Amino acid sequence: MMTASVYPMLKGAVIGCGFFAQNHLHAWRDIAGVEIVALCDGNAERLQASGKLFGISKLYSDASTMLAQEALDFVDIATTVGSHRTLVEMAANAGVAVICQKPFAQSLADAHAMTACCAAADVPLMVHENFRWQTPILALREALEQGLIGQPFWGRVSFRSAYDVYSGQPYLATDARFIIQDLGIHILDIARCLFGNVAQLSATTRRVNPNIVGEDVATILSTHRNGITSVVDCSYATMLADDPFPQTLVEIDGTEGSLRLLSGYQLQIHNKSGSRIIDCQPPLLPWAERPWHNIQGSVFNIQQHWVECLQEKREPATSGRDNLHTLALVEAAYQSANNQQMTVTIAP
Ligand code: NAD
Ligand code: 89V
Repeated sequence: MMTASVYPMLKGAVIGCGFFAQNHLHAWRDIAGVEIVALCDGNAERLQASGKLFGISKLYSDASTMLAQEALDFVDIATTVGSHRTLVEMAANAGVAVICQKPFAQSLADAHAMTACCAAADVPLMVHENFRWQTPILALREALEQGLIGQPFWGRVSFRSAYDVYSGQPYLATDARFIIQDLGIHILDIARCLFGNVAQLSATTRRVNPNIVGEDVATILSTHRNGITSVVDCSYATMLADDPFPQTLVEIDGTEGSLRLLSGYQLQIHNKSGSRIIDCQPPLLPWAERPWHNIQGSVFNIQQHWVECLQEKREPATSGRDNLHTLALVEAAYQSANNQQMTVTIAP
């Protein structure tokens, strides 16, 4: 027998109806307790197409008009980074809770201002940092929490591919900052989620693809506050026999064993009890398509988490406050790479 939810239906709006917002919209449609009642995009064609596909009739070209006319519990900002500060502060000043896509802000100073604005308005804020919500990353975290390899002391979080990301996201080829700001930000967040906050780091970058503006290869060496050493390495210039895009591969060494997240979503656990492989295939949601299904599943997971947090008045795992730590690593990595790999100390 179905039981009615004790929580009132949450009413949300999505701002930005581009490439990635389609995943947000599919996930919202499948999550109980929430309804997307309005959409906003300055691009009329995209706005109309998303409204039609998802059966949403309240369509706005301007976010301030939408906020004035709709009674919303939250907005989900899925625009590119240049508009984030304006839109986050606009929603906060209207007293509406905010989800904001990554990269949260163009600078750490902006990010601090945005979190302060939401705190002053007393509105919840979550950065849509979804990679740590991927099925295999959740499994890794559980294995660590269960103490299956004792105390971790070293880790590598790696994303190497030659997948053409530029056709879906053309701005990635023209932005001055590319792989650390766009992808490394996810991989650094996974490293934080697995190994804790970072005390210091150093980084190298290079551009291999001559047809793009920013860097497409980055290697970041971090010392975490608890003494764990990690390497985060990302590349969109790595041609492999079996391109694992968009899988993040992970190696963790601990005092009593090791974990290896291998290609094909296979998690190898080795300790004194022996070796075993756990299949961590993400679900193939009805609207998802390979090879993106792992990311699409994580979109569903993080958005469901947001609904639970709003209902239970909890701070989301990737709150604005939390994400300041990830953004600080992005800034530090560029600072190091631009200054002969200098070691950068991260403020607590
Ligand atoms: P996009 O350019 O395809 O879509 C952005 C849309 O926002 C456009 O349709 C644009 O017209 C609209 N827009 C911009 N400013 C606006 C404003 N002020 N008001 C209303 N609409 C506005 O971009 P995208 O590729 O979908 O990326 C969006 C964000 O999602 C980026 O920050 C990107 O980094 C992020 N992203 C995240 C993931 C992930 O896995 N988390 C994957 C891809 C993209
Ligand atoms: O997160 C992103 O914006 C994407 C992708 C997942 C492909 O890295 O660029």
